[in-house]
Amino acid sequence: MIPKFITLASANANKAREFGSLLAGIRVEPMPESFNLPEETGSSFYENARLKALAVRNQYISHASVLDGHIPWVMADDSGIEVAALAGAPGIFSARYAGENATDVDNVNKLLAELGEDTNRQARFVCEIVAVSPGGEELRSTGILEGRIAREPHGEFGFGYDPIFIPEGYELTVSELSADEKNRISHRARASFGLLEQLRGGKSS
Ligand code: ITT
Repeated sequence: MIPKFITLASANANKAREFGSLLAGIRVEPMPESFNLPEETGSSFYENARLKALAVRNQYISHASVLDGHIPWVMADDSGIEVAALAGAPGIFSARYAGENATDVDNVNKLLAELGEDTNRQARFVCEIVAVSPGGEELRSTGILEGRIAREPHGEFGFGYDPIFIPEGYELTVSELSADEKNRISHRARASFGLLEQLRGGKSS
């Protein structure tokens, strides 16, 4: 049985909406505004997702008296892009590859510059989701979208590294695909489907 609600360890309402549409049948709500997220000090996507999920769960536990002892399911995600010829960079530093206040365009330009004319363009988007049940059981789901880095940006849609990422089996960048198409194949979609499968297969409360 799958839970009716999951709290997403993120203040980002758009992200909650996106996971809400991927996790069919589950209402995904952003964490309460008064909650805080920890520093992402982990050395992998999985560690960072777990840090966020457990930090938010712990805030529910310490507010349990106010919340009638109710601890909801909590999930967190962390994602980014790994480029083979750059030894997996930018990886967990994807959002700030070109610096703390880097824009998507800055990050894309830095990646293209670092890769230069390298003929090995292999790359992948990775998403790790960690979900923690009310009783403290942890689930982990990994979603990967394999592909390659284009020579230059193409397309208008999406965000981040989408304009330079061509998924395996495609000749277009993710920015040239419709949102529906991206949502069928993305690393976040794959990690979400994996989580749903685990929830369906296991018990929930
Ligand atoms: P939080 O506030 O929840 O931490 P974020 O913007 O840091 O969200 P993620 O951790 O999901 O987002 O992703 C980190 C970076 O990886 C993101 O800023 C992009 O540069 C890149 N990225 C992740 N998913 C992507 C996608 O679907 N398309 C393009 N770039 C993506």
